[in-house]
Amino acid sequence: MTETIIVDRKDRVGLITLNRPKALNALTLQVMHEVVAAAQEFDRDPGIGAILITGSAKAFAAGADIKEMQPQSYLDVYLSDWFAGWDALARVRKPTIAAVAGYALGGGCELAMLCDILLAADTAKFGQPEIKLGVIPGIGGSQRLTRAVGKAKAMELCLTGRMMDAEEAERAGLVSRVVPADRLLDDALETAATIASMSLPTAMMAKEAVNRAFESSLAEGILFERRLFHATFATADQKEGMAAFVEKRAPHFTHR
Ligand code: CO8
Repeated sequence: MTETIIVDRKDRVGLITLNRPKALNALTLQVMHEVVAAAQEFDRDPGIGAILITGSAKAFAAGADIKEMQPQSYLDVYLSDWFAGWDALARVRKPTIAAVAGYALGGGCELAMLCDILLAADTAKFGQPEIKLGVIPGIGGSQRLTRAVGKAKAMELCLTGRMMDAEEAERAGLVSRVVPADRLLDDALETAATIASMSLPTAMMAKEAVNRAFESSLAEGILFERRLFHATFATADQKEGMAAFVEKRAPHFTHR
């Protein structure tokens, strides 16, 4: 039983909805534990092919919970490795999508960036305003935002705390697509369902290959990609996908 999130499934899509409306979905440790546990359970579930994380119309998440952090000492956060638990979300092997409407600030922006694809409603606002509280991003924001939008914009956002709207976020490369707010969930579910309809092992390999681009030299990454490409030939789904093309029919993937 979860208290801070709603967990649902739509066919092969696992849906996690942040649900602390009174606090604009601020991320407490409990939220972290519940989101990570739900995502890991979907990751283990052979009936799930993609995981979608979303919030409310007003806020995806307005950051780490400031009221929970306020009384913590240096030793409290250091010894408990405060927020390190979020790293487990980046280790989920199935494709993850963040569908963002409203505020995605601080830890909220970082949670969205932990996902593989970021879809935004035209109401979305992104920012790393930690500096206004006398802290800096702590769930990877300074690293992932910089890789997504480049140094100049990441520096400006982290140093001034200003928000960027959905259009700017798309231009800057943070967001894959902006959709009208009333279409966000449907579009995100459709995207997730499309991914979940592909061969699961192949989708996982595609995710691994793209992620490798952030962790290796170009030559290493290309070799990694080629070896995974070769590995797809060991799957039944590669045989089925190519046969279906040649036979001019839709493929029927068995995720094997
Ligand atoms: N934490 C806790 N409560 C919050 C948060 C938050 N991040 N954001 C909003 N709330 C609460 C408000 O306190 C308010 O509660 P109450 O009704 O009890 O007063 C309720 O949500 C509604 O918020 P507002 O009344 O402020 O709503 P507005 O529409 O006026 O404003 C804003 C919306 C602009 C989003 C505003 O709420 C705001 O600025 N929020 C804080 C944004 C922020 O600074 N986020 C960054 C947090 S720090 C962070 O994420 C660091 C991560 C790394 C930490 C690593 C540690 C090791």
